[in-house]
Amino acid sequence: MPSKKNAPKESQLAGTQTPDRANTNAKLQSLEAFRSDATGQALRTNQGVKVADNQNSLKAGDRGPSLLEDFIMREKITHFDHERIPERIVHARGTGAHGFFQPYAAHAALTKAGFLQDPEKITPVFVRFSTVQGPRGSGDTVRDVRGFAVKFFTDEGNFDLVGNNMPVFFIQDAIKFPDFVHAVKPEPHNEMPTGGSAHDTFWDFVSLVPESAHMVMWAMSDRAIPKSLRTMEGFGVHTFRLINAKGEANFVKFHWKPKQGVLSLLWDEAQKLAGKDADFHRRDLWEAIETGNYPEWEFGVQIVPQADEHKFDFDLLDPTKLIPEELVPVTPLGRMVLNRNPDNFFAETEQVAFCPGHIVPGIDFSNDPLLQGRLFSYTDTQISRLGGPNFHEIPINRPLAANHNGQRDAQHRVTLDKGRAAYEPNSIDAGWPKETPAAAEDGGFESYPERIEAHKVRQRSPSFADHFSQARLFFQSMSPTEQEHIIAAYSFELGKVEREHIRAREVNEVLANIDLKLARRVAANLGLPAPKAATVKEQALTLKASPALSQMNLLGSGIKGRKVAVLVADGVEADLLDSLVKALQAESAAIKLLGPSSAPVTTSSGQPLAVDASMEGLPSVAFDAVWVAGGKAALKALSGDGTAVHFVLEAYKHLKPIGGDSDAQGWFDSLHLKADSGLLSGSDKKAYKAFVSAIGKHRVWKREAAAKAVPA
Ligand code: HDE
Repeated sequence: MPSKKNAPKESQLAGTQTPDRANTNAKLQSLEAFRSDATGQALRTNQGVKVADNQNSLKAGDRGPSLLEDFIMREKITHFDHERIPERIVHARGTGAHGFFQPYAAHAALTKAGFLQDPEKITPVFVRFSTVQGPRGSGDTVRDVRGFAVKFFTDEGNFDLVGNNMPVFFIQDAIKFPDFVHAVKPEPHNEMPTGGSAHDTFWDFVSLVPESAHMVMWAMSDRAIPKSLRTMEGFGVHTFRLINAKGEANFVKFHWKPKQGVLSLLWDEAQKLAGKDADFHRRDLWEAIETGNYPEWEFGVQIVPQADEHKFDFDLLDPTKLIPEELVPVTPLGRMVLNRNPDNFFAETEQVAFCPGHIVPGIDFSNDPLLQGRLFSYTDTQISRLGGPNFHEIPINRPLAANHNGQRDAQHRVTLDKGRAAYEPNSIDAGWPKETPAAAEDGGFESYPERIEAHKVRQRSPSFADHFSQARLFFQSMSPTEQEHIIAAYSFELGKVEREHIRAREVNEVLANIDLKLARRVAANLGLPAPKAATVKEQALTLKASPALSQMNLLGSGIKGRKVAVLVADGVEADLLDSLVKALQAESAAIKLLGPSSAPVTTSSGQPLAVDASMEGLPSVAFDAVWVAGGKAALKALSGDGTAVHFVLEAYKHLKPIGGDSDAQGWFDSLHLKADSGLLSGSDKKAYKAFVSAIGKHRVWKREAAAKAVPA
């Protein structure tokens, strides 16, 4: 982040996606004194002493013992010994990016938050996406919830929206969080499984805690295996408040909607990717930003007037419930674009410290008991993770707004505080720093003065008691394909559970109360007796289905940033290839030329053609679509190459659009690929257009039955 003294001017940040974006980023970074660029610099110690020999330690003779006196070696090794810090207890595996937020209009009627007032105003952001269960080195594509944490560096202080890619959560009260996390983390005796929930302790806990039913349903859906971090929705989960300058408040739920569509992997792809490229998601985000395919999300809110708090068939304070968008549509407020990769993973992505308690005037909490607990947890966790209470001084966490106060000292204090009075009120430093009344212009933070009259109790509100109807709403809102994926996911996960009584409890006491068809199908796959009836009386909901929940309705438009593999071999016809590449580039697709090896291939006219990778190096699971480049000799080579055959068959099995120049059709026929809307050949504009349109539809769902016959 820019240091506050050198806060960037809006003009330096604006204009993203314009050709001079790179210059803008360079300018912004040059303002940040803490970014260290060693280009042209001498190697020195941490004390600034130039180093003459970085190859040999100081010894008593070239064959003698090392000398303790070698302060250069000792400094270097001591620093190295302490390079790792404790990883996050949850959300350890993550990746981050810089970007900006820009409101569409002034939203003064809704909130006084400064960053939402002026469509010209650009607010820098840093976003960290994460998985929840696995350690820092775990795979990216495991079945898990994804963290979606955004730090807005507003002029009024930092606002952290620490959300997930699912709109609900597993538990209703923060006191259950350690239990839930202990259950989902790898089992304590053998530390398995890494990065997954398919094990006994997880299913033991969730089958005993029915409030988890709705969120487990999301976790068993395709949302838990996103295709890319760019193709995920984000949710603030809890109900918050927005407050305007008159002190009027509304309840809100925060949403991020990706311009790239909401797309997922298939389970087979996700599992293969976890081995073939464990960094698949972080690489995808990194490359998209490096190549100028900046991902963009629309930021919006569902607004509920305070007077309507009790008008729903669930409690707004219950984090296991969502507000269906058909009941309260999302009002768009602005857009977020991610356009700059970090310079240093540790300094930025690892050390960034989010906290739901970081809010600014105009935003406030609700009494959601999960949110209330989170307000305590995050600061506490940063103290042990980042080594003390001064984590806000780490460059990535520094607010752009000034932060003078009487807090002093402690480990890792960087600020050199001037002045004698580290207390308030004071007369020694003329009373500075002073409070700002909330009513003043740019006033201080003031909590919404909610009236509370209550007994001090340890109780769950009866309005939190219905655990199954929204899980049912979710299941019944899915397309048949998505429902099949959910059934398969429950069957897979429970199939890994060793204790039969846990499997049976999940089927009979949870799934049967959600949907009997679901319960019976899973029971059959597990070899359990089919449950006869629900055990809990069904609560009728206003809505029978919420189409906004189905990813089939959230495909996005266009193919910007979608990855297309173009298979080439010796004899490829360069002209044909050129027109295909141009057609895809016009749609901003991300194209990679893949050859039998990483060596250049020779075109039909004898010219060398460099490839981006070999088909083995970048397998079909890493792509959205495949094109087979024409040329008789090239096709002959490809059809005789086992890796190429596997590449095409696997893409077919994963329901991806497959196209090729006219010559390729013969090869497709010989592989017994059945004609469908995503299997195309031709070397003209019409064929390219059909290919682009098939990629836009993401997968050829109708192919699922035919694809089953193709070997895995
Ligand atoms: Fe978190 N969570 N959480 N969480 N959470 C952490 O804070 C916690 C919850 C979320 O990229 C920790 O800095 C409690 C819901 C994200 O750095 C910790 C409860 C949601 C991230 C913590 C919850 C989240 C975290 C671990 C129940 C979605 C990663 C490291 C009361 C709305 C942020 C850290 C990043 C991280 C506590 C539940 C999202 C331990 C006690 C609900 C995205 O403080």
